[in-house]
Amino acid sequence: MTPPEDPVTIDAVAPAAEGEDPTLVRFLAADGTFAPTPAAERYRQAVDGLSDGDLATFYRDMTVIRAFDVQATNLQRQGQLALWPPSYGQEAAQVGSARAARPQDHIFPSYREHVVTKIRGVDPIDIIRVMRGLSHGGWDPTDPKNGNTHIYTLVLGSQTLHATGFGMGLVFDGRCGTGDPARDEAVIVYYGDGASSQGDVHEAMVFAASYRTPEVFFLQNNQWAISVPVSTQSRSPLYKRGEGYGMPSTLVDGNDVLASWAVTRAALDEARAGEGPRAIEAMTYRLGAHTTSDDPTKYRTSDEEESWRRRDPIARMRAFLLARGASEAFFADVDAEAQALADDTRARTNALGGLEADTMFAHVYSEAHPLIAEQRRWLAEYEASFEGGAS
Ligand SMILES: Cc1ncc(C[n+]2csc(CCOP(=O)(O)OP(=O)(O)O)c2C)c(N)n1
Ligand SMILES: [Mg+2]
Repeated sequence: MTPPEDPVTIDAVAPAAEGEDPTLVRFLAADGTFAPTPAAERYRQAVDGLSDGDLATFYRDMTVIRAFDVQATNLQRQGQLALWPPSYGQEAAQVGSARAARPQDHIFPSYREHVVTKIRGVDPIDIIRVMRGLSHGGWDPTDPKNGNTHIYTLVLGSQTLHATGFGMGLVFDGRCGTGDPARDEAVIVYYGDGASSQGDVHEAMVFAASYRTPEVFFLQNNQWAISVPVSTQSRSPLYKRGEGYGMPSTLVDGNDVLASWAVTRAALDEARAGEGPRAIEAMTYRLGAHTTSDDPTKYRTSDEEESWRRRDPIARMRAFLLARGASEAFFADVDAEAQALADDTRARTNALGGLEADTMFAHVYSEAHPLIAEQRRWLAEYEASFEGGAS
């Protein structure tokens, strides 16, 4: 896609302190100091109610998944995976929102929400199996151990339709808005700034608003849709699109895990209570490549990357915890857990084995097809040509 001659620059793309949207919710400044914005006051009580254990869990979640993400990226580089979409830099948006959901809620991820799925109980090796080409889904969303987590989708925005349809089902079945917070259910769907331009997302929002689905549209604005900057895609901040459909919409600093948690917690509570769908735009940054097939140095500057590195979500939370008196032993323990997950991921990936190439033909059509049969035959002959010592 060629950017227009004169793309409009949106303040929200790279929020500087002075040009910042006044509705932005943030508790932790980039250096980890507790400095709530005016818009954060509404959530202040909830954040004050977080225990030391909750805060430690947020930090642990973020740190452990980063180690997993780096290991998976390395495994792809070493030929063990076909592809890897890194979540590096987006940990606070994901951990805050996932920890805000209740066990009975339903999660519809895109393809980068590694820590969201882990928090819900999905075994990270199930994502590895997808990215190694061994699995056409990854996990069973109906298996109780997976915490109502639906499978990844690579078809941009399609999961918003699935989520809205699911939310409509919850409305029809009377599974939300009964007034019992322990039983009422909600849906949270994750999508990106690029996906927000997809027709599916807009259709999902129309139906969600019309049927008052118990749903939270959680947009991670990581500033890029592969090589297309968000400024090319939208002339106005993305959270305002939700408002256009009649949904209360909130802009949050997605690199602040406390803000992400508080905003999502409130939105899910309202949705569950029958007040209709909500939209959240979490302002964050993809510090890694789009996927391991992408080279971001071709389209963005190191200055830009550096400016977001200074807003790293994990460093921010670490500084906050240190100032609250967290011990070195705590950080060492988290680091050890992160290393253990990385090691375990490598060991289990190496033990996965390969895929019989022949299986790729099994999922193209539901019935036999002559073209597929022909290609299957060709592959068998080709592979046979290597047998018996051919070089
Ligand atoms: C319907 C559809 N169109 C195009 C693509 C190709 N594609 C894959 S990822 C991507 C960019 C997505 O950007 P964004 O929604 O911001 O999510 P991010 O990758 O930044 O998390 C595109 C265009 C696709 N997978 N599906
Ligand atoms: Mg994006």
